[in-house]
Amino acid sequence: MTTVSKEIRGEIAIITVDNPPVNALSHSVRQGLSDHLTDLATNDSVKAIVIACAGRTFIAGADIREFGSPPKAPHLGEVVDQIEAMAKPVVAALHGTTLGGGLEVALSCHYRVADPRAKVGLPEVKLGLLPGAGGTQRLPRIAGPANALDAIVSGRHIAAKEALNWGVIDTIADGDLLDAAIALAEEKISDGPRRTGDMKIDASKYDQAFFDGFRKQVAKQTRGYYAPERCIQCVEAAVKLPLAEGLKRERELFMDCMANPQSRALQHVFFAERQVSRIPGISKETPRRNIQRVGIIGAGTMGGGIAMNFANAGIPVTILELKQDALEHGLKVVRGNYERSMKRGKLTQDQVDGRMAQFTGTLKYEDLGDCDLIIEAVFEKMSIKKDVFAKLDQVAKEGAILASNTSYLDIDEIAAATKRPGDVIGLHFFSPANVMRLLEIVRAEKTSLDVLATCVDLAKKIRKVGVVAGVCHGFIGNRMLSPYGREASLNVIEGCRPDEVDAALYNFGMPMGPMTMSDMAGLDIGYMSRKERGREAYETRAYDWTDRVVEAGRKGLKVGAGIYDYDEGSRVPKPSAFVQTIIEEESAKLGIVRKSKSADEIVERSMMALINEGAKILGEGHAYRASDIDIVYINGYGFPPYRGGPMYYADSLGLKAVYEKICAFQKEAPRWWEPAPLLEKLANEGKSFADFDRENAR
Ligand code: 3H9
Repeated sequence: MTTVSKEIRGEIAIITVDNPPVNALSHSVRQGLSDHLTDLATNDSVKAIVIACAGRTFIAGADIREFGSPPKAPHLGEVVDQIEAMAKPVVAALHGTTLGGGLEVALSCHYRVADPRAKVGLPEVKLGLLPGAGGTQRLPRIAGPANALDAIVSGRHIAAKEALNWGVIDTIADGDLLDAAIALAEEKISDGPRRTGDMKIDASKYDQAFFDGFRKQVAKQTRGYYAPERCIQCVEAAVKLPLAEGLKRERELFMDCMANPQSRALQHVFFAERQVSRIPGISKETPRRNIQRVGIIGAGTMGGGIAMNFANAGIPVTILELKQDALEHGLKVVRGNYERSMKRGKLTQDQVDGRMAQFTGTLKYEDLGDCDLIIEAVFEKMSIKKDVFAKLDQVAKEGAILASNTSYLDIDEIAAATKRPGDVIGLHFFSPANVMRLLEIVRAEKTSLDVLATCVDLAKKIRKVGVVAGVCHGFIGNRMLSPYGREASLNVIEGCRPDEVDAALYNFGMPMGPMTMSDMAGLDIGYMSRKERGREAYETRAYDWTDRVVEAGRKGLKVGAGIYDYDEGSRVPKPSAFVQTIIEEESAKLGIVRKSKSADEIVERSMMALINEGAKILGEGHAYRASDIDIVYINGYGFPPYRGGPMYYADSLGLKAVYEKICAFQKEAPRWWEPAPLLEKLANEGKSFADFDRENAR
């Protein structure tokens, strides 16, 4: 298949890249571009060239699937240099998303015209890389070092209008893009090429303090990541060095990033995220239900947050509460959230009003009768959920999807409260539901395939990563959280201070440690659940000390005291002497000789617990793939993406080593550390979770 074609219209040659789905710069594209340019360089009847793309987008970057294989000439850097060196003007016609290597191609063209909806960006940092074909040298020259740093270190997509202000785009097409590109090419024949690489930066304005200031500004969001610092060093090189030397420095740092394990991990995450919506038995032909109105039961924090997702996607919502003041309060909170976004410049007043106009409040179940999907977000108790579903069974129209936002409860049992279990599904949102990207889609035993397919599509529509899970206690995420929390608590009772446990996991890359997280979530929630389940159901050694903390009235951040102390109005945890005394008393009661542990030991225990539970979930078929579990943990629990998720992390340690470690832990606590059968099997066969995913590819 020819991926790059050429057409000549009068004095203008049009080179078109056609490499679906996103016109990535595979070897054939690089070769095609280079061959046509070589031809056109000596074709005297052609006076200017347009580079355009077929399909949904201009080039969206290097072909990520080629990373890891031996590079094949012509390399992208060579193609880009060839474009820039052309003696006749080259115009890029941008539509869709011009990203990474695609923008590097565009920046090496002499002029750029874009469709008004086009976006550009250098998102390499999200793959643990930096723009490696001149992007870090050319963008600062054309857009200025400050804009370049912003774009390269964040990797964000930049709208055509902003790119125009930066000088990255010369003009926005008013009408047909190709016609505009040809017109610009004709106009520039007399001017000749204008090379980005020749542009000068006034280095005096960008001293060490400028770059150090930027480093400080991004320190929080780049914590633990390898590539951002290298991106900054490249822009420093662009300011200080001539183009050729800057490109050399960029190449070295690009190779440096490529060799770092973070880049492999982040590429895994990229593909894993695209894999989650592939569901066995579901294809394009599977029927879907039409969701035009959504009902939400409960206008509390969760219900309101869930409702916002649909309103944001333009889907009207009917929100039900039992009492008028609770309903009014819930809607007020939603409006407050939107208004905060407006203050931050993310929404206009019209948009806030438009979104609020999607909401209808009600106190009557009957008003949910015209909803195509109804999600309950009521108190987490089986008897209450069953009651709600029995009522829904009476009022919901035929064909409506009935969903529970339960975090732990058995959806099969909930579904049995209705006469239409095929319509029942779990939609587990994470708090705050309007912000967190993860949605666990819980497939119950009788959930019909079209209901599942509809919810998988809907997740995308409301901009969530929807991962399908099976019914088990806590589904994927919360089921794994349970042993993770247990080991953190055991580390405390065995000799660590809570802040030592937190520091170890924070430094591993988690957004916060498990003790801080428990205080934030409220210690009383776990306490009540333990009391309900009875002592047999959990590891009492781990929790007797936390139970005492709760019984002392310290329920967590919401009351200003939990595992930690908090100064009035502050969210900053401070070690508590009172709690430390409780911990030491409980250790003594259990006859434990307290011993300190290294950060590595603390992390190891927590990670092994996550991995073993993940392997059980996978082996029992409650997740389709190990990589789905990674996506759950990254998007729902803040697992550092640069470690690829817990299952990828296990592969990086080697499953044999992981299995042996878990067996060693089992000797100390047989009941809690039984190795997952799948882990044992893969370890014995010398395989990885990635092998499992490949062999079970669906
Ligand atoms: C780079 O350029 C390095 C250079 O600086 C230096 C080199 C020396 N390659 O996301 P979607 C596939 S690094 C291969 O579902 P959307 C994707 O896997 C690169 N495949 O669609 C999926 O396949 P499948 C810098 C790619 O409309 C299909 O295309 N560029 C690539 O929601 C559709 O993708 C980036 O990081 C690729 N580069 O979003 C851009 N990109 O159907 C990465 C996509 O089999 N890409 N695929 O699952 C994106 O951000 C989004 O895909 C995009 C479209 C916004 C383009």
